[in-house]
Amino acid sequence: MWEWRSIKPLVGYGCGVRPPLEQAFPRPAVVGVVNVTPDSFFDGGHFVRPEAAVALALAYLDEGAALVDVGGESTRPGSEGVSAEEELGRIEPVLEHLPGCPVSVDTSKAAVARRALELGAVLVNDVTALRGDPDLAGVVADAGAYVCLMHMLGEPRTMQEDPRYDDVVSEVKAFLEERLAFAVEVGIPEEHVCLDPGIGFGKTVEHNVELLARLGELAELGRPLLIGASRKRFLGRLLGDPDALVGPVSAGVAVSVLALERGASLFRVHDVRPHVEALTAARAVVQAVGP
Ligand code: HH2
Repeated sequence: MWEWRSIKPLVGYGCGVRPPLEQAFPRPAVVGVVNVTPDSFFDGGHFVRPEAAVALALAYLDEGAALVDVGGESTRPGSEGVSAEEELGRIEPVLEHLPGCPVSVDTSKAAVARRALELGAVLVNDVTALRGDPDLAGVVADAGAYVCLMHMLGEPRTMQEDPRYDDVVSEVKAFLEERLAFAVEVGIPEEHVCLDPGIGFGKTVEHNVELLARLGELAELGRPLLIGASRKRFLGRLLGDPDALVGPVSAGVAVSVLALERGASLFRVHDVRPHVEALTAARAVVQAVGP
């Protein structure tokens, strides 16, 4: 559960070539969400004060998170986005107080990522999969950082307005394959990349469920998969509330466990302890029947 302590020297900024992502963060790796925002869909406003965000990050690591994902911009459906200055102003004081901790930065902006990597972040979590800022790929490549490439249909402001696919799984798979090839082409080693189907990003409840059910097809891309289903509204809607804006922790844990069985490696969550406990037990069962 505490593997991150032993790999810490390998993943620190400027420490030379990093090992493959799957070695640095063996599955299942729980990624704790730290939203330093006033408006995130689940915890907006709770961790805007740097002290509160730092305390949350340290608590997550204590509970067994392999990584904490610090973000200063909400990507909830309907959100407008913030400037790089504002985003950096939110997360910089947090990152400054997490030296030596395994941190990822949830940003699509090169300037924000550059500073976060200087402050010790090891992974850039980009919900635009390197399409949002033309300079971001170079920043990741130059720093030798890890990157998460996520699928999103459209942009946060409009993405939930009637999303349509012919076959959501094959379209998301083709997108991730193309984005992975792009990343490699611009100098990011393939083994530094993880992929994410982007649960809730331009998807109906049915799209999310189908992606999770057929996750094995995305695992065929050969890179670790990150799943961010935690607390999302589709979980509440699956439970029968058509107006739910969030889902319960138990439903998120269930989805994570099934995703682990279908090949997911990293789990971006707001409730670290229950996920660590459930995924540790689930891993034991999965491993008992072979790799
Ligand atoms: N989901 C959110 C934000 N970033 N990154 C990845 N890779 N995958 C996800 O599913 C994902 C993500 C949305 O969750 P949250 O950060 O809690 O909310 P908000 O965007 O409103 O801050």
